[in-house]
Amino acid sequence: MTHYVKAWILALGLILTPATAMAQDALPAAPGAEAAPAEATADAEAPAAEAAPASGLDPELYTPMKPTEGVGMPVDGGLDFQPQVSETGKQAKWINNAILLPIMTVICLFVLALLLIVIVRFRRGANPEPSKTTHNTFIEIVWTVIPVLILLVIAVPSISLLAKQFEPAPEDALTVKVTGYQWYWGYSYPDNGDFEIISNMLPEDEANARGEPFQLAVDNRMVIPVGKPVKMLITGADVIHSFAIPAAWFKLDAVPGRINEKVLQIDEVGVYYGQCSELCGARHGFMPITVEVLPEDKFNDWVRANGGTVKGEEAVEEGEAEADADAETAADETTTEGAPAEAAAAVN
Ligand SMILES: [Cu+2]
Repeated sequence: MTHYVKAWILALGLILTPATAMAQDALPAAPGAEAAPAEATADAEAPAAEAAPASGLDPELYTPMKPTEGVGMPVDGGLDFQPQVSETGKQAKWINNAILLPIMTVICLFVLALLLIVIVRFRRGANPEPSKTTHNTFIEIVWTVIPVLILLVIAVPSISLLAKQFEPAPEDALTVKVTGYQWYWGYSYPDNGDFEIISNMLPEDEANARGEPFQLAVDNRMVIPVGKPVKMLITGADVIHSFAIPAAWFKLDAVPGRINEKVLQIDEVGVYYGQCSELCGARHGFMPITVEVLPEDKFNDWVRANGGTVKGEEAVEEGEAEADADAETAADETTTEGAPAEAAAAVN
């Protein structure tokens, strides 16, 4: 009897599934409307500034770079990984294409061949008296040792790649703090005056106008210098998100209450797209990531355009300030109490 009840409940559930799916579909509209005011005002301003790329930054210092078709973005009918622009990405893609895929192909064909032989040669019609063999030491050693060797061949490059991906950043690495919000990204630059970039998805018409892929393009990009290790500190403000750039073989969860760290180094100038890769709510699919990689001087210009300070220049000023503080302490012994505080302020 309970069987019938369960069956009916299950059937009812299945019938209602499309309805719940519809309800989920309807959801994005509501939070979208909530988030819209900021976007809408941006839209309203955009047409006026259409001739110049609407980055909102001083065009003398920074204009958003055009992406290269097929680079840093998915392509229609694509089967392989995206072209890799980081060292770890190149190694990872090589492991996949030169080691894993051939091994998998050979193993699959070998097992298929064994199955076919068994099906044909040892079927009941062709082999009415089945063998009673239960042990064969030689074969057992072979089918243990060969898989162990295969796993070793895979493990060596794989573990070295894993270790390389999580090597700590060098002392002088640029730090970028990435925060996942429901449903957009924030990038702050603590080494450059701690300004924060808020990055929202571009509406379709604007993405098209800028020649960028819709649902991957954003209004304000994360910008980093080319060929330099960037210490990425990644966290979530509300729920778990995940920061991912497929072309750089980079993905790390953004978890509220903790900071995950990983080095991002991209060796080619360009624009690379990614998406939030952890289901984070109704507009999870609408919080793309755009990373623009620039030569260092252009990157510095971008920092200035955002009102930030350039790392090297700041250090020079700091050095001067410290020297001043030292001079003061030397000149006036009575201010020794005040001087350390001043020096500390200068460092800060
Ligand atoms: Cu997310």
